[in-house]
Amino acid sequence: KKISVIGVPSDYGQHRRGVDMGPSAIRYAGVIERLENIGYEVKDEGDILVKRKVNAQQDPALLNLGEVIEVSIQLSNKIEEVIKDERFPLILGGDHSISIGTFAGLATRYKNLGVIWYDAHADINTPETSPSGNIHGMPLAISIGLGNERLVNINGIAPKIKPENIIIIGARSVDPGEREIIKKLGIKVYTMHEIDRLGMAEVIERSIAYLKEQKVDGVHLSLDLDGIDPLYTPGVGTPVPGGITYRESHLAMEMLEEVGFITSAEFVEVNPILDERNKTADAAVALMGSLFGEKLV
Ligand code: DIR
Ligand code: MN
Ligand code: MN
Ligand code: MN
Repeated sequence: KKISVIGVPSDYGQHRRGVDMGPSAIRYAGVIERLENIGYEVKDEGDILVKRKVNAQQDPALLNLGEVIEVSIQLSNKIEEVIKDERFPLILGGDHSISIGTFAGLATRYKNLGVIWYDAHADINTPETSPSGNIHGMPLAISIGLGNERLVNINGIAPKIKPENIIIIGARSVDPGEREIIKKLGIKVYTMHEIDRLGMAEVIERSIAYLKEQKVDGVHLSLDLDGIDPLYTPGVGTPVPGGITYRESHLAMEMLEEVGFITSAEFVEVNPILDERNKTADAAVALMGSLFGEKLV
């Protein structure tokens, strides 16, 4: 398998500066070498060009909308190119708003894509339900066609994902409007309660079985480092205590690798300014090792 690593140094989806340095921190943590050592042919595609902001006018319900659109279009085009080349897209964030571009690019190939959303949050707000106006809290809503029209229609394909093909794992901070959307559409969520109760192995087994039943034609893993407990990944903008452990996360990656159906992945919200000695980027790269089949013996 061939992997293309794409950096997206954008912090426009939220208000904590520094997450734009995530791709650098993850590269510094050795992502390219780590994957090469497993035996992959790895191409570093470099970073998407993210322009520094010029305008001051803001819609408080959709902060930095123009910038997010620009980044999304570029990322979408890059991903389209990478998958045409039969390479595995591995995207390094940047905040979670970059998923808007990721979904747009993936939609050019996958018509029934499954999504595993590993996150403390549900990221399924619309401008109406969002308490913050931060677009990183909206990408799942946009993927299913809810929210700002310009974001929903990037690439001309909308909606990009079916609600029944989404599984959220690790949720422990969900806004009231998000809860309503989740209930109304019947989106599958494994909160920390289910992870504690069933154990991560069972959660992943059920997730795999569920997506197979949906007959998905690919599965995208979107891993927000804040899904993991801030004890292990402190370098994130919106840490929530009581999260998934480091070991559980490795187990999840290993089990996903065993069935071999992940077709694209992104690791987001690594913020080196808030981190401790690059601990969060190191964790991200270690998890990528497990996701791509690193073996000790
Ligand atoms: C909150 C926080 N639900 C919002 N979202 C975050 O602003 O929409 N997502 N932090 O990762
Ligand atoms: Mn997120
Ligand atoms: Mn999150
Ligand atoms: Mn292990």
